[in-house]
Amino acid sequence: MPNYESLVKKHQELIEKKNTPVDDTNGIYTRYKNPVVTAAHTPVEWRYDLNAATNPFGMERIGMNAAFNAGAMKWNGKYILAVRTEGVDRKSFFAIAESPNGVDNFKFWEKPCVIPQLDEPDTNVYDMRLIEHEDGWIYGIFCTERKDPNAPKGDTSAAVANAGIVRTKDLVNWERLPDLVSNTGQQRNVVLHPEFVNGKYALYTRPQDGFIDVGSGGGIGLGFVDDMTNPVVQDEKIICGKVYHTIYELKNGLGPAPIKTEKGWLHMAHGVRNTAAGLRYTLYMFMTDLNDISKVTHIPAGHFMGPEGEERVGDVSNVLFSNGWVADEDGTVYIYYASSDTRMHVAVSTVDKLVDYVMNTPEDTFTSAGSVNTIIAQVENNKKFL
Ligand code: M1P
Repeated sequence: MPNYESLVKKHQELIEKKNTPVDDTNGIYTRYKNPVVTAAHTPVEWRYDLNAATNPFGMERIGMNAAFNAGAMKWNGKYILAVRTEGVDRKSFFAIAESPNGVDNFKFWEKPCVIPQLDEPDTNVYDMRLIEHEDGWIYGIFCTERKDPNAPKGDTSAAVANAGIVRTKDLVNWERLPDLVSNTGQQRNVVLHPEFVNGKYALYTRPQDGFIDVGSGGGIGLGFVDDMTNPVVQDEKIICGKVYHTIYELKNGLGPAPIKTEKGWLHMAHGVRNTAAGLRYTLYMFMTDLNDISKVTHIPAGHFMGPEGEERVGDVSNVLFSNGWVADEDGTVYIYYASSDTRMHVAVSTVDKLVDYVMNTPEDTFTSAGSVNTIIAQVENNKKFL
């Protein structure tokens, strides 16, 4: 039978390992040394049958493969992650992990979240955004994936993606609402804006023609819904589209719900570009107008954060993805991001630094000559300080 005490000791040591900031900062954010949540953080009781009669060799019976793409919020003084936990059976599910300080000691709650099913069950669910809406509910918007009913016979991988919606008051009991209805095709990376806009719910979308390829669709969209119990998206428009030869040339998608600041709404998104080695996912930021959330006012050139070191390698390598952050009362921002579809990390910044980054970083000129001019302008301006 498993040596429960030694498994728990090892697990405890991992969870309680102190995390420390990495020295090397770019002035915008500070990475932390250790991943904050990994598959090994999942409770021993999820993985091991502790009965010697049914598990005489002490085997792990239910393997966990990855813990990534977590939604985040501060709740009852704790830093909460709704982690996309993936078993070795390839199925993802949501599980809440909480930390007292946001950078280490993330501990999973006793059991994974039970998401009620609709008439057509989800085959796989992932990438939940947690949004505390001003209507008083906490919403969880996630991707629900099902087999494509129109797939040719023998094609066992074609799938359809849509936004699934749940809401809760306690992160334990989840009410399932109907899936999003939009007439622009499949959807992934759908996020609810935390405030009403002209009395309506506002949703950031990411329409796509296929499951992987966004095709003629793509871009970060914005649409409106009258009633979340009948979530039909109206007036969907792209507010931040794909652009040739940028870090979001192939596709992009919003990350967490935006943070409200005095200067505008701060957004984090992921952009996807093509390389000879496959797709590269990086994080980028932009700001929208406080009074017109469809208007992008600032968008720095290039990525805000790209995969580095061990972040570069995992189940889907060369990927950073973020769908959760927490803006604390004192202005500290905890950016939760996953690397290579495998593990969760944190980087820490502040609202003031992120606003400065977004408003004062040079914008893209879309050409090499333009980039050179931007550098030369900075060199010239710097001369009086040398
Ligand atoms: O594998 C990288 C990411 O791919 C998808 O994101 P997107 O729809 O923007 O391409 C998602 O499956 C995401 O979970 C995953 O991290």
